[in-house]
Amino acid sequence: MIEAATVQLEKLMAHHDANANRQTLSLFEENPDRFQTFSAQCGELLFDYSKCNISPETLQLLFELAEAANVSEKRAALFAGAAINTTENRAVQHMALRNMSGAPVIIDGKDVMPDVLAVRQAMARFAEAVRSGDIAGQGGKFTDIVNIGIGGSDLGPVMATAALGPFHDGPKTHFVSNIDGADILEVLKVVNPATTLFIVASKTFTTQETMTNANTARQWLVDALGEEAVVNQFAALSTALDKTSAFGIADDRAFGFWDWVGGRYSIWSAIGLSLMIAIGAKRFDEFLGGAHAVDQHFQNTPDSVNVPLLMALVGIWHRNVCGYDTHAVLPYDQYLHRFPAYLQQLDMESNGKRIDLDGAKVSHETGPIVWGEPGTNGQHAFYQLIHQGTSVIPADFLIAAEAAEHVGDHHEKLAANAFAQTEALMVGKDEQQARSELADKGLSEADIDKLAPHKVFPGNRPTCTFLYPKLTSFVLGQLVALYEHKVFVQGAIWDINSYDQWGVELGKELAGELLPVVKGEQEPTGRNGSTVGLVNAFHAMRK
Ligand code: G6Q
Repeated sequence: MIEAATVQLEKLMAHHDANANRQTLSLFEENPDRFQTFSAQCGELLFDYSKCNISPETLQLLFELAEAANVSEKRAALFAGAAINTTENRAVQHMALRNMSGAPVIIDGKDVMPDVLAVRQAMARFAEAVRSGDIAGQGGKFTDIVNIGIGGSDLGPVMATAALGPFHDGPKTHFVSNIDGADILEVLKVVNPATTLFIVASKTFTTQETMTNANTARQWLVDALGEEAVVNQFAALSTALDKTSAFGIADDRAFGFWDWVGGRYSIWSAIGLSLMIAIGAKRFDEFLGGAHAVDQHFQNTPDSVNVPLLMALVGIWHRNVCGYDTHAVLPYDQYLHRFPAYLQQLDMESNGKRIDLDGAKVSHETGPIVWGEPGTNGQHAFYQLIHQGTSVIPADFLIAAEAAEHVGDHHEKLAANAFAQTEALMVGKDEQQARSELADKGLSEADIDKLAPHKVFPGNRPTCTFLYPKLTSFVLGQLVALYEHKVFVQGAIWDINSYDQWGVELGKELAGELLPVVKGEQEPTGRNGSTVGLVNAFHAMRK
């Protein structure tokens, strides 16, 4: 963190210490308009952070932190296509992929929009032809699409296809990612080779998991239909178009993107093809449109109502000032059941860093542990800890005003649960109330003494709520882009590179070294005792 920002963070810490006993509920008593003041809109989407323990003074200090950390200048550099991914010397311009404004986007002196639009149009032509049956397999119209990819080439399409389930009118989609053969095996059991399209999604086209799964799928298809099926029933999404053609994929079925699109930011690119086939090109455009609206909001909206900026600052307050380690994402929207997993990669791979832009070790915490599950399921599992555990867990609640699909009064019950949880977490229940409730039930004084401590809820536990009209393609695009820009702002304040991921390399290297050892082709010599012991036990158990 740069010096000026560190000074500002210290001011925030002093402010926190001076208000250590502040109750969020009392902030509502001080300001009857708190909900209006501590919420903001991005289009129709409402972001409410009034249930966080943030006063006007706290907020002012947080805005000053953003200013001290040069967030506006860094945002301008991001959108200008500067090479802000400094360890890989790359621009970060996934926003160009959803640029619906007609304005040019310059990277390295070149307008990238003609290429972006050409790929998007080619994808749309292909997707619509697959949907209509004009492009078909040996057995006729494609009934199933199998996307083979991992990490950024999997989580986005999986999450978004699930999220937009009610609009899914294309072929059935399946996603294979894990190197564990069980993943592809289970899919190959249920699809018909003659009517299945395989999409190999890999930016580099070298990833072990994806290439292993792609080769297994290729062999399975060739065994069933012969070599000629490959050209008809495989497509590829990659920046390495030389490698896709070497695999046998026809050039007009290989959709490209560029090194300025990070893997975990690539759902907007050709990597979105399986989603486009599922929901159609028009809805895919709406998805891009929602994200583009957020890009504009992020650049043009004043700080006080700038949703991604507010999300980031609230997160900084919790992580750096209050010292909370984790951040829960709790969608009260079953269609968003993979959204927490998606955000785990977006946030933790981007901001799970301990070295700053100058190569020095950071002097403060960076990205929190992100986790979550949909409500109401989580209520019957881990919410106990959120309400009464020793850790305070800031949480985002997400809920639509209207269900994507209506079933009786399910949605009203779902919403009541979401609002009830955030209220319970903030308001809590003190000992006096717990005692009087037990007394009303006729318990003896001795039993009340015994039970009351367990019935106390400390309250004052922070939550933010996202309320949106309905989970459409546009709204999903908004939600994803809001979190992307939140991650950007936090990385900017922490002065880290949110766009590289060196931390995933070491394990990959060692897996490469260990493969011949695991296969029994090499002795496990020269390694630590635990690994040697495990490999030997592995071999012994397989005999
Ligand atoms: C994302 C990461 C990583 C990547 C996968 C797949 O930001 O870089 O999750 O997406 O490792 O890589 P390929 O697309 O190159 O196969």
